[in-house]
Amino acid sequence: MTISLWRRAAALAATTAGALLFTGVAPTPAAAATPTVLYASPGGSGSTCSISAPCSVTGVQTKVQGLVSGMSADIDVYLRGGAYRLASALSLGPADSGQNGHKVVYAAYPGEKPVLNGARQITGFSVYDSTKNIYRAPVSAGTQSRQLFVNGVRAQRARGPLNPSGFTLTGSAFTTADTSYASFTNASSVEVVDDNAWKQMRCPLASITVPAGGGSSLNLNPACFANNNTAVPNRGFPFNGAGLPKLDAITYVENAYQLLDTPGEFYLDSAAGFVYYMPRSGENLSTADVELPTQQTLLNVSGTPGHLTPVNDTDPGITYTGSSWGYFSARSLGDLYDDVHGTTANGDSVSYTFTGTGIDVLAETNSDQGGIDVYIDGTKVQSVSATASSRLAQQVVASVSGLTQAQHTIKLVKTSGTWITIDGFTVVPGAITPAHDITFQGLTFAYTTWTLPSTVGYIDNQAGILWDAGSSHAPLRIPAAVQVHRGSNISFTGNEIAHNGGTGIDLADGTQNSSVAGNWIHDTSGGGAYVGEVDDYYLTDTSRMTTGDTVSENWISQVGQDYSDAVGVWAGYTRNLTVSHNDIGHTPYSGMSIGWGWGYASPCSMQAAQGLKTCEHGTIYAGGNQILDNHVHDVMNILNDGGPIYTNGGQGNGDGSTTSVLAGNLVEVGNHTNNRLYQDEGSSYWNTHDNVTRIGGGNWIGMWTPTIHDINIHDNYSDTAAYNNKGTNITFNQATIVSGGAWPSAAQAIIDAAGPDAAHQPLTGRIDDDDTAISYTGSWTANGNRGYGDYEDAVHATGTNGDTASLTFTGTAVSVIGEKNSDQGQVEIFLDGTSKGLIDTSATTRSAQAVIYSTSGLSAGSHTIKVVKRSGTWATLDGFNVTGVHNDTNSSITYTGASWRYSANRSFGDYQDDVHATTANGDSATVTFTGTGISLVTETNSDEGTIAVSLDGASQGTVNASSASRQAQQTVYTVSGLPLGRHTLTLTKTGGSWLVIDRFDVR
Ligand SMILES: [Ca+2]
Ligand SMILES: [Ca+2]
Ligand SMILES: [Ca+2]
Repeated sequence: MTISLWRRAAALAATTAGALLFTGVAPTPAAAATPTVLYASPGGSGSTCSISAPCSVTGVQTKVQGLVSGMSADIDVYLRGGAYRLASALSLGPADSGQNGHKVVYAAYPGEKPVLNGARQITGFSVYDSTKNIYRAPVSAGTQSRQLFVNGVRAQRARGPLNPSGFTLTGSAFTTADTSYASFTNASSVEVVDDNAWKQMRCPLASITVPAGGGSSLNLNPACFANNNTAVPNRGFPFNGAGLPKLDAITYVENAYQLLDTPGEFYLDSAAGFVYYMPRSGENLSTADVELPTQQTLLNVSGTPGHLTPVNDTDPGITYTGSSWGYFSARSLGDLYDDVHGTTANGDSVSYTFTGTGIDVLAETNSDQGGIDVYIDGTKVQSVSATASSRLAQQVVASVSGLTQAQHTIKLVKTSGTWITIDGFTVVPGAITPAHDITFQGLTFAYTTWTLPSTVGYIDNQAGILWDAGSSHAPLRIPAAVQVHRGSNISFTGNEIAHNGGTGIDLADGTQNSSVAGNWIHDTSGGGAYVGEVDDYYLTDTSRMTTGDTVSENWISQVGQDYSDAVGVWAGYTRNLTVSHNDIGHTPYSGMSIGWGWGYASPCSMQAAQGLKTCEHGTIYAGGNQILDNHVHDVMNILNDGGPIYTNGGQGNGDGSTTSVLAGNLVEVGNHTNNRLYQDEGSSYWNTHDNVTRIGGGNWIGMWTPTIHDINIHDNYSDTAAYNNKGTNITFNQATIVSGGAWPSAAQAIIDAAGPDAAHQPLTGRIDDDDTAISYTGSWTANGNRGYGDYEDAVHATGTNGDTASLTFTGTAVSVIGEKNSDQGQVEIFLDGTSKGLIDTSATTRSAQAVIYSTSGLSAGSHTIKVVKRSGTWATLDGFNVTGVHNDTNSSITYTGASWRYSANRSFGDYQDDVHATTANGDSATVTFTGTGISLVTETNSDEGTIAVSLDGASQGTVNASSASRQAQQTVYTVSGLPLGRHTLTLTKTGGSWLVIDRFDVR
């Protein structure tokens, strides 16, 4: 991971390249203000926040608050390793912000792993039911949680079978002849879950009863059922469009002790105060780290004011004066709450008293709307016009800002035209004061829960955006472990955000110029990275818009683990958002969902052409967004009607000044995808070009209806010619259709560039079958969510003899990982062009992640392995294991400290004839790798000494690179047998004159 703080040192070191034998002059630091450095630790209680007396995490916050006003350099806060078990979210606001052009940086101490942890660690498990192998541990009675993690692996709430048969929905009850449900305990904790089309809907039960004819009746919580089925709180455009899949079937029943029948399942009996768990093979509950999350949010960075919601024209605080006012509801013209007040009499007025610094007036504009004088506290401040060539709903016809924060009265007086039509007011209660200039890097945010669905269910609108179950029916966002509201210049780099019961990270409420870059976001119940809002579409005040944010170079996977409609990257109304070079994979619904508002911004002629009986038409501020060079793969594993990249609603305002770009993306392995590039209802003003789509169902691009308009589609590449273009003013150029994997060089360049760049890729020993380094020829398909134990739960497969999969790697060993089964046949392996013979992959029973072929002892250099299907029904590739050799120059290696220098052409036998080296104790090198082991292979010599080793933040002791004489490419440190996954190794110089880094070998 690239860590900018650490890079300060690396940048200085880069100036000393080529110092043969390291006799050169030590690097001279550039003139730069020296940051103030503070320390926190999990057990810290000091007040100086020094390294010897670190503060608690809240103590360091207090210290920072005392320093920010006098900042003349950054404040660097190092969090030492360990679990920071939070009783409440760490909350930072304007008072915690960097000042005078400097930042406050919260960073992991090099080589350590600070974890902001929202869980209680559960101990004291004992066998509860030995015949079922169910264990039980006590928790405080009343503890609420919906998640449990064992050794960092998500447990599954006890769940019944998928798509159970025999249920009939009558009223709000599912009845079945199966009598077993009637014996369930804690019926009101049981939930019925329906994954239907693009939505997940779940309701808790009110009760379980025995119907007159016997069996069981699962009686849903009536309010939840109404929200999901009979009275869906659809506020209409611009919130959601037509089509409302209902909770009308059972995908699974969840959360009863009686459903606890599969290893890895748990059940929390909150009232009784016990958690029950059925361990997986190899888990020892007397030593396992069992984490029961209780916190919803770990970090909350919030400016003021908070979320702004308009008051409707029906608010009792609004006074309408004059004889001609009327109230008009259910106009179906896109009004806020579908109603307005209007008058035809000049001189009629409307007044509203509010407390704040500003106010927006929402009104209709149209050809019959006229002039309005605006008074604040009795003084006329503006004359505005609501006249327009055609009708637009919810327009900001007047906006007043910069008032002293106090009670004010706005009065609007009709002066001309036929009508004024008042729809609502948005009060700005205080000055826009963001939390700003704060950076978080190298931290781990883990273990959260979100308990609201336990009481009201989960009422999805789309893509993890819900309706509030209360009477407001306001849009509701799944809360995030890392939450930003009204931030500015807030940066997240190199963090891990994982094991969350909600979304990973959320930039909400007008957050601007902030960045989520180079993070690893995975294993979330909700979404990955979310940006923007869905109910601020009407804004004209740029200071309140979500603008200028960046989501790039992130690895995002296994989102939506509970709420299957959630996506990897989501954007609501955003302007100038960049989403680039992300790897998004293994998602239940779309990989990415960009934009909101369906056809609200599309002209009435297009809405009519779509068949809409009314025209609900307003404006939305989204535009200038850049969706570039992402690798989106293995999506739509559970739900339907979505795609790898999905867009919704309008971009740009139609005058050509703001156009969004969807380019350079590789989308593949679509599973249930119907459109790989899915430009849904209302999508407009996109420039969609130079994308590659391959493998998976559906159209390569889909635009199904006339409200989709003004999209320029050109220079794309696809393995299918199928597309759907029923949009308006679409410049459609068919993609270059490529068969058999023979991608032309321009397409291959897109494939190679998609996803995180080299500096943001872990060194790897395991290359999954979705990796863009693998070239497939022929008619390979791919599928996720097979549930067979595949690596990343997905494989590529082909049924055609002669099809090939090739990987070129730099390393010393390689294995082919596939499947063995009765329908698998022979594959032929070629290494560097030489056949290694036929390998039989047939077996009587299925075995996942099987080693099909393995070789080692290769020269440390570039090799190519090729798998060719020769016989049988299928050949299946799950990935490759390699022992990769990575030079010291690899851009993903982070060198920390001021003394590092680079030296090439020493002629001492170094790998690639170069090394990095440092003379300063405390300088370190950090590598993140994916695999099961790593070795440092480097020089030893009499002037080299001890090296402290840290693996995944835990000390591994010290190794010594000292030897009687110089020897190149010696294995100084090696570790094997780690769990297959992502790991971080840090080597810190502690002795001798030099620490020399030549290469890392990763397995
Ligand atoms: Ca209204
Ligand atoms: Ca795989
Ligand atoms: Ca080297």
